Amino acid sequence: MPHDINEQLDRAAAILKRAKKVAVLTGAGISAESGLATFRGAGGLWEGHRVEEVATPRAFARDPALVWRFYNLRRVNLAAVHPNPGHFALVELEQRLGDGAFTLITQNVDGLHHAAGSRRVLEIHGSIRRVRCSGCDAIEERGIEALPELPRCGKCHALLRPDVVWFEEMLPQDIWLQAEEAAQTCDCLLVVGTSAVVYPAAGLVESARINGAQIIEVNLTPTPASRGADVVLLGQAGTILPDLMRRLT
Ligand code: BJW
Repeated sequence: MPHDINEQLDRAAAILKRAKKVAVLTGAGISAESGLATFRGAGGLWEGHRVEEVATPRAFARDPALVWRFYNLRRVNLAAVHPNPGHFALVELEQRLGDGAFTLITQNVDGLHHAAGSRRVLEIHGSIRRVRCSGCDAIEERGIEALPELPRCGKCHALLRPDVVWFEEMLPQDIWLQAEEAAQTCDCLLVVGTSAVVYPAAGLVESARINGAQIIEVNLTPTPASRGADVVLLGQAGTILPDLMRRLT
């Protein structure tokens, strides 16, 4: 089927205009135009690393210094990174809909939605700007300050770890329950810049769909989420999302 982007954008705008409650699910693709690497594919973050080496609890137990080098580099890089027009378009969408009608569920740990000004943000995979004690579970906001290679908890002296969700770990339950609720009760789920292969996040798309939501996807390429989507907008989030917002006025 030919992909007439203007026609698809109009269809997506019509869906969004009708929706009383909107949820958004974002992934690494929305931050790509801010200069952050995505995870999968050529040039992705996992390239040069095996996932099991840096993003599992076992990896941290085996070689915490390697894991911290990987995360410290990403933390330091954030100093030069700013939200892009895709992030700002979602701030505009939240402002249009108002409190109680908008939830932004993000798999990203970069904090760029908050930096852009989004308010109702659920960070289901945690935040690279926080650390968590592997001993006493205390969580601390550390921004993007440089941390020692093996940072330790000021209270119990156990190793600190990034407060992110690694493979085989449970998502933070309170945040996850809110994300599920938002997906199950929205009229429209906007899925932006995610390969939709990592669960349980990817399952939110199906969950929204079977509860009657219309699905709009924005991505450079089709994903497993495209099959059940009502509209697939192929292109850069930083261009597509502002264009979509202009069509809502
Ligand atoms: C653009 C763009 C532009 C680019 N504009 N678009 C077998 C089957 C099913 C499930 C499992 C299974 N085996 C294991 C599991 C469970 C596992 C899982 O899902 N694995 C699959 C990969 C197979 N999940 C888990 O383990 C989760 N926990 C869990 O299930 O607990 C229960 C359990 C307990 C015990 C044992 C087993 C299960 C936890 C998942 C945690 C994911 N963590 C990470 C790392 C976070 C920290 C960090 O940042 O380092 O989260 S992995 C990584 O992937 C990160 C991301 O949030 C996540 C999703 O990636 P995302 O955002 O989609 O990025 P990409 O790179 O994949 O895609 C980017 C997209 O953008 C692409 O599509 C581009 O085209 C697009 N794009 N530029 C628009 N400008």
